Amino acid sequence: MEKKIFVTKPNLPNLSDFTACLESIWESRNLTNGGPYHQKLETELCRYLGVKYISLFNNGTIALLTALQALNIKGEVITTPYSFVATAHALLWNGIQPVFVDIDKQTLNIDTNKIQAAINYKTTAILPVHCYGGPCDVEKIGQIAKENNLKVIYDAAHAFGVRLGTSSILNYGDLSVLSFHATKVFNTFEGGAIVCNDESTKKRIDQLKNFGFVDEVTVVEAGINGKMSELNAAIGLLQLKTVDDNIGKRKSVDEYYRIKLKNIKGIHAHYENSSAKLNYSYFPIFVGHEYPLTRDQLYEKLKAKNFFARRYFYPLISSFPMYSGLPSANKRNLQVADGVAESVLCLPIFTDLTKSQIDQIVDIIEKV
Ligand code: T4K
Repeated sequence: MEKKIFVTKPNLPNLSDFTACLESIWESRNLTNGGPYHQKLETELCRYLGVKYISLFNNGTIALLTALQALNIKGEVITTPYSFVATAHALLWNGIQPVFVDIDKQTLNIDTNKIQAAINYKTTAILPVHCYGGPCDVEKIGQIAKENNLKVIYDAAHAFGVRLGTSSILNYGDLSVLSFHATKVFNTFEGGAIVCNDESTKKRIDQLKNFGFVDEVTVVEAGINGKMSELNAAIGLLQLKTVDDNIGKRKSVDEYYRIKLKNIKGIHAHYENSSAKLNYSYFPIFVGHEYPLTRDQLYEKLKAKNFFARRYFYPLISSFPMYSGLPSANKRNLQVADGVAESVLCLPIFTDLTKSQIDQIVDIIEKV
């Protein structure tokens, strides 16, 4: 049986380097609650990402929940239906109603021309997603938010290391939320973070992720347990050493796919934002009508040959039962997102995906 190739393959540090960290953790018995690895990873990430403050979390979803709490978001929040379901779930768990706005057909991020019409007196914030790590139109979103007195929290789960010009994409909006899940470009097995711009917000976030404690005996609000353990933080520190190399290799995979797929009728690669430094976290293609198979037939065909592509993000979040009854979930309102979700297929992309494996994948796509 041939080896299975999945949509991604997590990067791992040298086991011996991690064993050395384990030995020091065993020695110190400092397992969690802001230990030395946690502190060091926050400092190193601020430096690497080019951001002012970062609070580590046990995963991106809890970080999203906490970000909404930190800014006291209520009522309605404008967001995209074309994302992983955690984006909208974070709103629902906070008793907030998501309002879905269609996406732009090129960037696949929220269509900024459609945001204004979705704002009403209940709207308190915008929760856009930098889908596949491609930056949202952050200037326009900032302007709309300012004019309407709204907060902006970016779901930047895919956007580790992404830069617009010289600035990190994470510096836009009020807060940005990262995921360090195993499937991400930078992983701590499970993990996440909130990026913010000022010390008092960081303090509030750190309080919220630690049950609302301000000192040993004082709890000032209903916080949660969002803390990252020392094991995860130690992994993160080791991963940081190779993340540039990882992104560079992914870039080569991306380039090779683009060359190989260029002339296949009905197959389109995602556009490349040339003004951004990307992280190549996903390689989505879109299966058009001119292609002889449907997207799902192609997905099955690849699977039969042991290549496990994924339909990120199908179905749309708005079509799940907890959202489908919302007025904004109406398909007529989300035609671009609907079309994209029906045609997308994320092909395998990871550091050591070989040219020969890409050749095999493209061969399966080409020979129909
Ligand atoms: N916002 C956005 C926009 C997100 O994309 C996500 C997460 C979040 C928020 C929430 O962040 P977290 O709370 O997760 O930190 C995966 C991930 O579980 C999820 O983190 C990610 N987005 C989403 C896009 O994808 P699944 O259910 O597709 O993952 P799974 O387990 O099927 O993994 C995909 C493939 O990766 C597997 O077929 C094999 C490979 N794999 C996976 C894991 C977990 C490995 O080789 N090793 C592994 O340990 O959701």
